[in-house]
Amino acid sequence: MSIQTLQEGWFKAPVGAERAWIGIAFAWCMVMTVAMPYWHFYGKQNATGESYRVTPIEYTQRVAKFIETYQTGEISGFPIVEPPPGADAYLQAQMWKWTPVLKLKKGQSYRLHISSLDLNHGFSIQPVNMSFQVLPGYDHVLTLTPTSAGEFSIVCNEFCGIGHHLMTGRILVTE
Ligand SMILES: [Cu+2]
Repeated sequence: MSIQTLQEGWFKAPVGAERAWIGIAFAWCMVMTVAMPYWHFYGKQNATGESYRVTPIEYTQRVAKFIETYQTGEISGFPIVEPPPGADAYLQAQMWKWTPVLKLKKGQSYRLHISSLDLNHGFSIQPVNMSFQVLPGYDHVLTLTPTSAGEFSIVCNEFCGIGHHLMTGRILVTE
């Protein structure tokens, strides 16, 4: 029950600019309703939507095994890991670093596993500007095929504490 009873005839249909803005908003809703399913099928940046439950401890073990198997070098204290084309590649997010540095080949596909050991992070590849959520407890698998060579930065785009701005990683793509 409300405090005041509405007076008879309280509703007045919108007119002028208000009516126009409601119309614009409604039209935009209709455009998005069509565009979102369309881009799901025809866009070229779709996530695979493949994910599995995993505990942080299990995930660190898989990452450690991955590093041990394919490590080829080291940069600024981080292992450089070069998985063979088609292989599973692992990336671990935690406050406030990405492990390891991945070295991939242009034009080859990899199954990239991403997960977090502590809290929600955001996996964003720059400068291509792709963005994925990284959640503890879930192993999210992306099919990744680099289309250009070079050095790409990974930045965290979910605020994750005092060191958030320092949380950067690297993916190296060779010809
Ligand atoms: Cu983060």
